[in-house]
Amino acid sequence: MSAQSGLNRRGFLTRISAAGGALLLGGCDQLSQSPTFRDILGKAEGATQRVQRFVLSHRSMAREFSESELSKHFKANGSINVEDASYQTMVRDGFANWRLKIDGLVERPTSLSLDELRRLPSRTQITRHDCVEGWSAIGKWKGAQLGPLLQSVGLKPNARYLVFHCADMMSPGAPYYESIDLIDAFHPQTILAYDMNEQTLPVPYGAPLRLRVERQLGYKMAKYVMRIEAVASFSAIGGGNGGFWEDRGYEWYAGI
Ligand SMILES: Nc1nc2c(c(=O)[nH]1)N[C@H]1C(S)=C(S)[C@@H](COP(=O)(O)O)O[C@H]1N2
Ligand SMILES: [Mo]
Repeated sequence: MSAQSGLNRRGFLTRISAAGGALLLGGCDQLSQSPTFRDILGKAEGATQRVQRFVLSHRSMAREFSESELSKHFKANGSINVEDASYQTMVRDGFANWRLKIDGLVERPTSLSLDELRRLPSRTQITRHDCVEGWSAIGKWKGAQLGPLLQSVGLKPNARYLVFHCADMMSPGAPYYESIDLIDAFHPQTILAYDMNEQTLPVPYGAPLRLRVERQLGYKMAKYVMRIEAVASFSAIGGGNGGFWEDRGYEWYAGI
């Protein structure tokens, strides 16, 4: 977390905490009926996150920009290619044989080709990517909205998180992975992006498919996504903290 965003977040949270706390105690009938909301309240995450989640939940959208604000250069960061031979074969074939797996706590485990993903309800958005290292870039993304896709596979009642398994190994035996909760999963700006700046997603940016979860920091935006697994808990995956960088000390909740 950069000092800057940490301070902003803390300042904001201080300002809203009194109101948010009262709202949480007073309860909001409709929200407290919602299974997702009850899960959040039941989780052993910090009160700060619960307040921020409550106040910023559901409808709050990440800022969107105009075409004229697109960054001339968008830094490619972290893995910018995938070494293994099967990925390189898929690159050569234009990912014709690539399929995204969706499994875990879902009613209808499935796999989808890129053509199938492109036929799903999509969203195009121009957003700012903020990396924890302190740089930002504005890009245009098009992809399948995750919410409708999850509705079609059907989440089991005990599903609480989605884990994104990526093709790239950061070090031997440590594949990149990330996880988000169901509020972010069903947020309208959360997409599985296959186009960037009106081109097929290039390899350095996560081809053929990467997550855009616009209210979170860059490291949540898993590139080279191969499989989405719905889970009740991520404690048995990787180092147990919900993501490759989380296992190395980053916060799981990287809201901006
Ligand atoms: N699979 C995978 N996803 C990843 C990473 C990575 O190394 N591997 N790096 C993360 C980080 S720290 C950032 S800032 C963004 C970089 O996305 P970009 O290359 O499109 O800038 O991807 C994120 N997702
Ligand atoms: Mo990052």
